[in-house]
Amino acid sequence: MIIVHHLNNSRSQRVLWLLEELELNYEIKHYERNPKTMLAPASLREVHPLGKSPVITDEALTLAESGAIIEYLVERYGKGRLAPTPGTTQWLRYKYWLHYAEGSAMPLLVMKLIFDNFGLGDSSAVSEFVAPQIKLHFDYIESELEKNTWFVGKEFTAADIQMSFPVEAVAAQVGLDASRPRLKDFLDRIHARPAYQRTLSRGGAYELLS
Ligand SMILES: N[C@@H](CCC(=O)N[C@@H](CS)C(=O)NCC(=O)O)C(=O)O
Repeated sequence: MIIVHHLNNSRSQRVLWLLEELELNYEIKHYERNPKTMLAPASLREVHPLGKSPVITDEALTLAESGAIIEYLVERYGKGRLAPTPGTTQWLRYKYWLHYAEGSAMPLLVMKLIFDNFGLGDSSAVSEFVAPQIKLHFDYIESELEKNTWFVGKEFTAADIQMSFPVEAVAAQVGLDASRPRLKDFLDRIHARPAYQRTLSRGGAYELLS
């Protein structure tokens, strides 16, 4: 049985959503963030030494990192769903977005969150580096969504699930103004998906913190 170690308001939301899209059986073990520090409880370190969410267990396997978990679930249980055919150009785009979400987009948003939360939101580090980089990246993402319905192409894939977190995070932290119609539309379309709605009723409310 797949068990998702789910921290509230976190990246593990994407794993629950993927499992709902694939209509797989799974269990959720809930963990609550410390309301002051926002850190995960120490009990999550009993599952994986870093104590970060998401982590899944599947029989003897324990796997962390949302991108690795998504690839594992799609390859092991997807039966060809939610991913392009391996070896194709579309598949390379799929891999690209799966890595880009946590490798390039999220570090900038985490930097902003940390600077803001430590009262350094007005620092030159933010105005001269973090904010312009966030603009550069989300201008790019906006332009990519002008070319395609979904991140990879015409079909919804697990890369859209992986990319949903940076898009939700930028909406919460920076806001989506009139220059971001495609990002807004992307969020509206994913929120309307029945599997996304089922994730909310099973996993609990989901609110990214700004
Ligand atoms: N790159 C990792 C990031 C994991 C991560 O930082 N998760 C956050 C939740 S969104 C977390 O566990 N925070 C609580 C903590 O650090 O104690 C992934 O994609 O899985």
